[in-house]
Amino acid sequence: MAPLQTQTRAQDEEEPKPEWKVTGEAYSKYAQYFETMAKDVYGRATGRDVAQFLTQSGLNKPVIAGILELADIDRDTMFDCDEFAVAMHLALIISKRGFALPDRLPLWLVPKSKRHGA
Ligand SMILES: [Ca+2]
Repeated sequence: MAPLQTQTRAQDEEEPKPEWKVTGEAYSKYAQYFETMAKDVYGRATGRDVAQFLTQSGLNKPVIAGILELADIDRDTMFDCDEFAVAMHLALIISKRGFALPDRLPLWLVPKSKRHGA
């Protein structure tokens, strides 16, 4: 495929970072659910509570465990609102849209707050 003229120097430039796709109405809804959950002093929910919440999606336990592993981006076993939104979004697109559980979190699912130098 011939490169477009405007892209001839693309190799010398940074790859554009995809925007976080969990925004707007969807994020507001996830944030509302998150509000209803028990939280620690840092405003984070436990993985156990998030797993409990995700069982409502009808997904089986191994898939939920996989979702939690991906969504707990800083791997502290706790979920802040952004991580919870990622978990909810993954559960939704897997259960409703046939999205396959990925091996690693695609960049469009990584919240801006978690992109440490990524
Ligand atoms: Ca976390």
